[in-house]
Amino acid sequence: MTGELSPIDKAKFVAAKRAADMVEDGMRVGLGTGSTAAWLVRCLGEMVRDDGLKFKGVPTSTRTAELARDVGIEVISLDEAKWLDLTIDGADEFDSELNLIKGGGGALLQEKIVATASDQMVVITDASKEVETLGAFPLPVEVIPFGWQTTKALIEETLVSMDVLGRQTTLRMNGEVPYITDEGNHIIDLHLNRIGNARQLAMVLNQMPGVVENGLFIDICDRVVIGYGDGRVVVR
Ligand code: ABF
Repeated sequence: MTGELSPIDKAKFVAAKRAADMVEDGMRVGLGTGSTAAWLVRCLGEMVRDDGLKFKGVPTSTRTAELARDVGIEVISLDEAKWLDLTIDGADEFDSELNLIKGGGGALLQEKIVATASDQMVVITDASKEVETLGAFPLPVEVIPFGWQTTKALIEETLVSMDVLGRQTTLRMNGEVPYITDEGNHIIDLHLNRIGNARQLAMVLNQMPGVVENGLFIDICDRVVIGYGDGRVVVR
Protein backbone atom coordinates (compact mmCIF):
# COMPACT_ATOMS: atom_id res chain seq x y z
CA MET A 1 0.00 0.00 0.00
CA THR A 2 2.82 2.41 0.79
CA GLY A 3 5.77 1.72 -1.58
CA GLU A 4 8.44 4.45 -1.44
CA LEU A 5 6.98 7.40 0.44
CA SER A 6 8.23 10.98 0.72
CA PRO A 7 8.93 12.05 4.35
CA ILE A 8 5.68 14.03 4.47
CA ASP A 9 3.59 11.13 3.20
CA LYS A 10 5.40 8.77 5.56
CA ALA A 11 4.53 11.11 8.45
CA LYS A 12 0.86 11.18 7.42
CA PHE A 13 0.81 7.42 6.92
CA VAL A 14 2.31 6.51 10.32
CA ALA A 15 -0.09 8.88 12.11
CA ALA A 16 -3.04 7.38 10.23
CA LYS A 17 -1.87 3.85 10.94
CA ARG A 18 -1.56 4.51 14.68
CA ALA A 19 -5.05 6.03 14.79
CA ALA A 20 -6.50 3.13 12.78
CA ASP A 21 -5.46 0.86 15.66
CA MET A 22 -7.89 2.79 17.90
CA VAL A 23 -10.82 1.40 15.88
CA GLU A 24 -12.41 -1.65 17.48
CA ASP A 25 -15.01 -4.18 16.41
CA GLY A 26 -18.56 -2.84 16.56
CA MET A 27 -17.59 0.86 16.59
CA ARG A 28 -19.27 3.59 14.58
CA VAL A 29 -16.45 5.77 13.29
CA GLY A 30 -16.40 9.19 11.61
CA LEU A 31 -14.03 9.16 8.65
CA GLY A 32 -12.32 12.49 7.89
CA THR A 33 -11.40 14.09 4.59
CA GLY A 34 -8.01 15.04 3.10
CA SER A 35 -4.78 13.24 2.25
CA THR A 36 -4.02 12.13 5.83
CA ALA A 37 -7.57 10.86 6.32
CA ALA A 38 -7.28 9.03 3.00
CA TRP A 39 -4.35 7.07 4.48
CA LEU A 40 -6.55 6.24 7.44
CA VAL A 41 -9.34 4.95 5.21
CA ARG A 42 -6.88 2.79 3.26
CA CYS A 43 -5.41 1.39 6.51
CA LEU A 44 -8.90 0.60 7.82
CA GLY A 45 -9.82 -1.04 4.52
CA GLU A 46 -6.79 -3.28 4.87
CA MET A 47 -7.79 -4.17 8.45
CA VAL A 48 -11.32 -5.04 7.29
CA ARG A 49 -9.95 -7.25 4.53
CA ASP A 50 -6.99 -8.88 6.28
CA ASP A 51 -7.92 -8.89 9.98
CA GLY A 52 -11.71 -9.17 9.76
CA LEU A 53 -12.24 -5.81 11.54
CA LYS A 54 -15.97 -5.05 11.68
CA PHE A 55 -17.04 -1.44 12.07
CA LYS A 56 -19.29 1.11 10.39
CA GLY A 57 -17.91 4.30 8.88
CA VAL A 58 -19.59 7.68 8.54
CA PRO A 59 -17.73 9.66 5.86
CA THR A 60 -17.38 13.44 6.01
CA SER A 61 -17.43 14.04 2.24
CA THR A 62 -18.42 12.39 -1.03
CA ARG A 63 -14.69 11.86 -1.72
CA THR A 64 -14.20 9.93 1.50
CA ALA A 65 -17.43 7.96 1.00
CA GLU A 66 -16.22 6.83 -2.42
CA LEU A 67 -12.79 5.79 -1.13
CA ALA A 68 -14.28 4.02 1.90
CA ARG A 69 -16.63 1.95 -0.28
CA ASP A 70 -13.76 1.19 -2.69
CA VAL A 71 -11.64 -0.29 0.11
CA GLY A 72 -14.50 -2.37 1.51
CA ILE A 73 -15.62 -0.33 4.54
CA GLU A 74 -19.32 -0.49 5.43
CA VAL A 75 -20.58 3.06 5.00
CA ILE A 76 -23.63 4.43 6.82
CA SER A 77 -25.03 7.94 7.17
CA LEU A 78 -24.74 9.99 10.35
CA ASP A 79 -28.48 9.74 10.85
CA GLU A 80 -28.26 5.95 10.66
CA ALA A 81 -25.41 5.95 13.15
CA LYS A 82 -27.04 8.64 15.35
CA TRP A 83 -23.92 8.88 17.54
CA LEU A 84 -20.31 7.90 16.94
CA ASP A 85 -17.72 6.25 19.16
CA LEU A 86 -14.81 7.94 17.45
CA THR A 87 -13.99 10.33 14.62
CA ILE A 88 -10.53 10.45 13.06
CA ASP A 89 -9.73 13.37 10.77
CA GLY A 90 -6.89 15.57 9.54
CA ALA A 91 -6.41 19.28 10.25
CA ASP A 92 -4.73 22.32 8.76
CA GLU A 93 -3.43 23.69 12.07
CA PHE A 94 -3.52 22.67 15.73
CA ASP A 95 -2.35 24.49 18.85
CA SER A 96 -1.24 23.34 22.31
CA GLU A 97 -4.87 23.28 23.52
CA LEU A 98 -5.81 21.05 20.57
CA ASN A 99 -7.92 23.75 18.97
CA LEU A 100 -7.89 23.46 15.19
CA ILE A 101 -8.27 25.15 11.86
CA LYS A 102 -9.91 22.80 9.39
CA GLY A 103 -11.56 23.15 6.01
CA GLY A 104 -8.61 23.58 3.67
CA GLY A 105 -10.04 20.53 1.93
CA GLY A 106 -13.49 22.15 1.72
CA ALA A 107 -15.36 19.63 3.91
CA LEU A 108 -15.47 21.56 7.20
CA LEU A 109 -19.25 21.50 7.60
CA GLN A 110 -19.71 17.74 7.56
CA GLU A 111 -16.42 17.35 9.44
CA LYS A 112 -17.66 19.56 12.29
CA ILE A 113 -21.09 17.92 12.45
CA VAL A 114 -19.55 14.45 12.55
CA ALA A 115 -16.79 15.35 15.04
CA THR A 116 -19.31 17.00 17.37
CA ALA A 117 -21.48 13.87 17.29
CA SER A 118 -18.61 11.69 18.52
CA ASP A 119 -17.50 10.49 21.95
CA GLN A 120 -13.94 11.14 20.87
CA MET A 121 -12.29 13.11 18.10
CA VAL A 122 -8.73 12.25 17.14
CA VAL A 123 -6.70 14.37 14.72
CA ILE A 124 -4.02 12.75 12.58
CA THR A 125 -1.31 15.01 11.27
CA ASP A 126 2.31 15.55 10.42
CA ALA A 127 4.32 17.81 12.74
CA SER A 128 4.24 20.81 10.37
CA LYS A 129 0.64 21.61 11.33
CA GLU A 130 1.48 22.52 14.93
CA VAL A 131 1.36 26.28 15.65
CA GLU A 132 1.68 28.49 18.69
CA THR A 133 -1.28 30.64 17.63
CA LEU A 134 -3.88 29.66 15.05
CA GLY A 135 -4.28 31.80 11.95
CA ALA A 136 -1.31 31.49 9.59
CA PHE A 137 -3.43 29.04 7.58
CA PRO A 138 -6.36 30.89 5.97
CA LEU A 139 -9.53 30.29 7.98
CA PRO A 140 -12.26 28.77 5.78
CA VAL A 141 -15.80 30.02 6.27
CA GLU A 142 -18.65 28.24 4.47
CA VAL A 143 -21.32 30.67 3.23
CA ILE A 144 -24.50 30.22 1.26
CA PRO A 145 -24.22 31.41 -2.37
CA PHE A 146 -27.13 33.87 -2.00
CA GLY A 147 -25.62 37.28 -1.32
CA TRP A 148 -22.12 35.92 -0.75
CA GLN A 149 -20.51 39.25 -1.60
CA THR A 150 -22.60 40.97 1.07
CA THR A 151 -21.66 38.26 3.57
CA LYS A 152 -17.99 38.68 2.62
CA ALA A 153 -18.23 42.45 3.18
CA LEU A 154 -19.92 41.87 6.55
CA ILE A 155 -17.14 39.48 7.59
CA GLU A 156 -14.49 42.05 6.60
CA GLU A 157 -16.24 44.77 8.55
CA THR A 158 -16.44 42.56 11.62
CA LEU A 159 -12.76 41.60 11.42
CA VAL A 160 -11.83 45.26 11.90
CA SER A 161 -13.14 45.09 15.44
CA MET A 162 -11.48 41.75 16.29
CA ASP A 163 -8.02 40.86 17.57
CA VAL A 164 -6.64 39.67 14.23
CA LEU A 165 -3.68 40.86 12.20
CA GLY A 166 -4.92 40.33 8.66
CA ARG A 167 -8.31 41.20 7.24
CA GLN A 168 -8.10 40.06 3.65
CA THR A 169 -10.79 37.64 2.52
CA THR A 170 -10.97 35.67 -0.71
CA LEU A 171 -13.67 33.59 -2.36
CA ARG A 172 -12.30 30.09 -2.91
CA MET A 173 -12.21 29.26 -6.60
CA ASN A 174 -12.19 26.05 -8.58
CA GLY A 175 -10.42 27.28 -11.69
CA GLU A 176 -12.61 30.00 -13.18
CA VAL A 177 -15.70 29.30 -11.04
CA PRO A 178 -16.40 29.50 -7.30
CA TYR A 179 -15.66 26.33 -5.35
CA ILE A 180 -18.85 24.48 -4.40
CA THR A 181 -18.99 22.38 -1.23
CA ASP A 182 -20.84 19.07 -0.87
CA GLU A 183 -23.79 21.11 0.46
CA GLY A 184 -23.78 23.48 -2.52
CA ASN A 185 -22.21 26.40 -0.64
CA HIS A 186 -19.18 28.65 -1.24
CA ILE A 187 -16.08 29.08 0.92
CA ILE A 188 -14.55 32.41 1.87
CA ASP A 189 -10.97 32.10 3.13
CA LEU A 190 -9.93 34.59 5.82
CA HIS A 191 -6.25 35.56 5.70
CA LEU A 192 -5.78 36.55 9.31
CA ASN A 193 -2.14 35.61 10.10
CA ARG A 194 -2.87 35.37 13.81
CA ILE A 195 -6.14 34.75 15.64
CA GLY A 196 -5.93 36.24 19.14
CA ASN A 197 -9.28 35.00 20.40
CA ALA A 198 -10.31 31.98 18.35
CA ARG A 199 -13.29 31.13 20.56
CA GLN A 200 -14.78 34.59 20.17
CA LEU A 201 -14.13 34.74 16.44
CA ALA A 202 -15.80 31.35 15.92
CA MET A 203 -18.92 32.54 17.74
CA VAL A 204 -19.08 35.90 16.00
CA LEU A 205 -18.72 34.36 12.53
CA ASN A 206 -21.48 31.83 13.13
CA GLN A 207 -23.89 34.58 14.19
CA MET A 208 -23.71 36.26 10.78
CA PRO A 209 -26.58 35.67 8.36
CA GLY A 210 -25.20 33.86 5.33
CA VAL A 211 -22.47 32.05 7.27
CA VAL A 212 -23.13 28.34 7.57
CA GLU A 213 -20.05 27.28 9.56
CA ASN A 214 -16.44 28.22 10.15
CA GLY A 215 -13.28 26.11 10.24
CA LEU A 216 -12.34 26.81 13.87
CA PHE A 217 -12.75 23.62 15.92
CA ILE A 218 -12.67 24.76 19.54
CA ASP A 219 -12.87 22.17 22.35
CA ILE A 220 -13.79 19.44 19.88
CA CYS A 221 -10.52 17.54 19.46
CA ASP A 222 -9.52 15.13 22.26
CA ARG A 223 -6.22 13.78 20.98
CA VAL A 224 -3.67 14.49 18.27
CA VAL A 225 -1.58 11.77 16.68
CA ILE A 226 1.53 13.36 15.17
CA GLY A 227 3.57 11.44 12.61
CA TYR A 228 7.18 12.17 11.62
CA GLY A 229 9.06 11.49 8.41
CA ASP A 230 11.37 9.03 10.18
CA GLY A 231 8.40 6.89 11.24
CA ARG A 232 8.07 8.14 14.84
CA VAL A 233 4.61 8.83 16.23
CA VAL A 234 3.71 11.03 19.20
CA VAL A 235 0.22 10.98 20.73
CA ARG A 236 -0.97 13.97 22.75
C1 ABF B 1 -9.35 17.79 6.25
O1 ABF B 1 -8.35 17.79 5.27
C2 ABF B 1 -9.51 19.18 6.55
O2 ABF B 1 -10.29 19.70 7.51
C3 ABF B 1 -8.19 19.80 6.39
O3 ABF B 1 -8.54 20.95 5.72
C4 ABF B 1 -7.48 18.88 5.47
C5 ABF B 1 -6.13 18.38 5.88
O4 ABF B 1 -5.63 17.82 4.73
P1 ABF B 1 -4.36 16.94 4.62
O5 ABF B 1 -4.54 15.78 5.51
O6 ABF B 1 -4.36 16.60 3.17
O7 ABF B 1 -3.21 17.82 5.01
O8 ABF B 1 -8.98 17.03 7.31
